Amino acid sequence: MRKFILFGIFFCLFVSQTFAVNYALSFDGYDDFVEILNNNNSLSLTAMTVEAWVKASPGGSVGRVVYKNAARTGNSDNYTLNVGNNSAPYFHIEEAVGDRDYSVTSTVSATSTQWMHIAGVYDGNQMRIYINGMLDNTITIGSQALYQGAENLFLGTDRFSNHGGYPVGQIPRNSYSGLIDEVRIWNIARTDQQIAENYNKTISGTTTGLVGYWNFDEALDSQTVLDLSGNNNHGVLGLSTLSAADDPARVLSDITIVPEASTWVFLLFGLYAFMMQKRYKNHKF
Ligand SMILES: [Ca+2]
Ligand SMILES: [Ca+2]
Ligand SMILES: [Ca+2]
Ligand SMILES: [Ca+2]
Repeated sequence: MRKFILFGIFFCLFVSQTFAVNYALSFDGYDDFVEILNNNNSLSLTAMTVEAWVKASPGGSVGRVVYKNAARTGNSDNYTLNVGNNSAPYFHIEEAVGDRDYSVTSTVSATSTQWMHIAGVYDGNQMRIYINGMLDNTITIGSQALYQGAENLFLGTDRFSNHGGYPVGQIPRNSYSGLIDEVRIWNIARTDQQIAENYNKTISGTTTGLVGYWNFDEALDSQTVLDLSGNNNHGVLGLSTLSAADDPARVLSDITIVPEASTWVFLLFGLYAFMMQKRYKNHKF
């Protein structure tokens, strides 16, 4: 009987890990966005890694995948991850004393037909951009004091800034068009090896340096996105938790992502328990 209960536990784990529904968010490039709480200012960063999977529709302007401003007005950007107007992803940060912008741009373009993983890193000296886990471009800018502040984080928009000369809160021209999944923000510069090894795996929310992690795998009709990092940086679709035109749509995701190593141990153990149960199914425990 004990074996049977044990089998049941691991089989449930096996099933839940294997068949959990994977969703992404789909942004219309017009007014869809997500606002994410900057709880305890944990998303205001001096060094960072910003990652996301994107499937970007071609657009005529910059699409904000991840946008962190220091304050609700102005364009005092801390960091932004973008798909540019030539569909080239770029990572951007902004220095606070002289209001100087720094960007590192990918040599390849995002497309609407294929998922792409983008990671932007600033380590206090270099900015780097990675495509599908591989280093794509680097610039050296030295040590810069970046804009810091309590403003929330946004996905899909910079509408609560004055970029493009738009009044705060109006629909700007920098809305992202396409799909986003598996957004991760770190308060450390992840290494080449760490990015290569983890970009296509799920990751434990307690991994060192992880300050925000959203996989959008909540219920299909959920108005919230949960932060899996333990920092309570949860988000809301659109302006409110009401269902409205500014909500990105939750859609099935087909990104190629596999459970990280520790999860595989659970899965294999579950499979083992399943096979043992089959073998002994005619025996009484
Ligand atoms: Ca500025
Ligand atoms: Ca997902
Ligand atoms: Ca809403
Ligand atoms: Ca819309």
